[in-house]
Amino acid sequence: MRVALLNPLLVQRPRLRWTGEHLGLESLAAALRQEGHEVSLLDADLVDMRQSDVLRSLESKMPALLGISVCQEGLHESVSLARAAKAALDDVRICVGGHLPSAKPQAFLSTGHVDFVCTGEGDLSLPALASALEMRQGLSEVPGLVWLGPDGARQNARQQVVVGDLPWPARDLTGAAVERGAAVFMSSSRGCYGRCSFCSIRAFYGGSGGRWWRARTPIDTVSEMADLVGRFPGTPIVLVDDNFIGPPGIGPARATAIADLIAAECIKVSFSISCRVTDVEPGLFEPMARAGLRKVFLGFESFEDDVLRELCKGTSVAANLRALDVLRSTGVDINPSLILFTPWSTLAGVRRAFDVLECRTPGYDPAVLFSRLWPLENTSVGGELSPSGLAASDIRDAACRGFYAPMVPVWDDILRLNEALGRRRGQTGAPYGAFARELASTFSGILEDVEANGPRANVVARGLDAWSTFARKWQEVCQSPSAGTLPIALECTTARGDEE
Ligand code: B12
Ligand code: SF4
Repeated sequence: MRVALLNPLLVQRPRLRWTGEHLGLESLAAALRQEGHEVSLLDADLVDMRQSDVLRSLESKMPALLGISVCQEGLHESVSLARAAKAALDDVRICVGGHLPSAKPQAFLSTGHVDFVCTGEGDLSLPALASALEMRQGLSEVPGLVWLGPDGARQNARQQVVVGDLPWPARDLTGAAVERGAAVFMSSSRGCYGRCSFCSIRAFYGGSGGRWWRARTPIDTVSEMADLVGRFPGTPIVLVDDNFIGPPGIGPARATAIADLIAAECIKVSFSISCRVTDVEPGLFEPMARAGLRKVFLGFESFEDDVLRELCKGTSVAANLRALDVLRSTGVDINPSLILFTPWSTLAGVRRAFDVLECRTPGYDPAVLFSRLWPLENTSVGGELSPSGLAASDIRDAACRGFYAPMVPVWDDILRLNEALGRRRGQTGAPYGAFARELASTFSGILEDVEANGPRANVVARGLDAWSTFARKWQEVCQSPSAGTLPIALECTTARGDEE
């Protein structure tokens, strides 16, 4: 069958965009081709292609099945493209997939422009769907498929993908991504053994049953790395795995074997990974650094134990600091992930996080200065909100507007989130409202500037200043005569400038 796979253009914010090849579409293309289907890939986001050009390109390809990958920022464009493609292409069937459709399949079907939603990993489902449509067979054997049958919505059970059995991704998009300065993306495992309350990975990969973390063998992983180094020499590789290291025992053993193989094969590779702070051990990271590990994306999230507990992170401030030390001693750079603004954050905690960023993770991405808890579908934080009358999707729509500059348009949503979470936890009133409101007024100027001009080096300094100003203002509020009526669960620290 002739299949076109599309990644729509995301919300336009060119100065702030950081992207790369769409490995999901490349993986689907490889799986479809293995089953004999004819596949074309169109990454409108990568090549900055508007809807009219996308439609022209699709018309020239005449697909019988159009697969659209939908992510948060691409939601509206995806649905709009599905509608336009239905009108422009005769008899095309449209299937959407990815994290968001997997969490809310019915919402996509109810748009009237989407025929099928593929929930979970599409590597088995999409080829099965294409074959079933081509052979005019029933759809009950297509894993994870959701569609509207004559008697209403039908949903098939998912089937777990054995990642080691998958073909390597078709590298149709890698050249274009590398030309635009991106790294090469590669995946060596899927899922994570963590249980963080804000993360949807467990629901997404665990929805098919079986292991939470599934990995390719060291030999298969290193063979693909070597292939990529040969085809795109000098380009770093980003391992997009949610958790490259994996669970204690089998995970570190696999990572060590990968490092040893890279060294034994003398592969000149520079790569980055993501993992949990509790995975960072000197005995593991030293050989990995020698093998070419240059950067680790680490989910610190907070430098407050209470917040880490609320987020079910399964780590501690001590573990965060230890991971920092280990990575510094091995010379591996850190790309820190923080969730600075949560309903449980205190100014002291925010301040501590900033101190750590400044002193110990030079060159960090200014985006973390504006990070906040985001109630995704299919997470316990998101789930916690729904019964309180505030659906995660109410917030998500606004919250997905931006990567770097999300705060300006979403303050009201943050207030609602905090108030709803407070209520759910039995706190009366709006325990975090004043905190958030104060934060909003302090930050709005700087964030508008980021929105207008993009992040610059001095944004970091201004972010720090803004937090200091906020700390000072908040302290005044806390000390005011009416403070008894205010939520003073928050610690007040002296502002950075006060110390000098
Ligand atoms: C690389 C990456 C990015 C890149 C995207 C580059 C690109 N063009 O793909 C960049 C840096 C731009 C990015 C940005 C963001 N990302 Co991001 N990103 C990732 C990451 C690390 C890897 C993606 C990947 O390649 N996966 C491997 C491939 C094989 O899997 P896949 O893409 O999911 O595709 C499979 C399935 O989803 C499905 N599928 C996907 N599309 C389709 C389409 C059809 C038709 C079918 C049938 C199936 C199907 O089948 C594929 C094969 O199994 C993932 C984490 C992860 N490990 O997946 C996070 C992840 C996708 N990102 C996430 C988030 C939150 C973001 C941001 C919002 C971050 C932020 N705070 O601003 C932004 C904005 C995202 C957006 N555009 O809306 C979340 C999404 C959570 C959710 N529930 O939606 C993830 C899961 C990380 C996480 N742990 O929470 N991201
Ligand atoms: S460690 Fe990372 S990938 Fe794993 S559950 Fe927590 S946030 Fe998600």
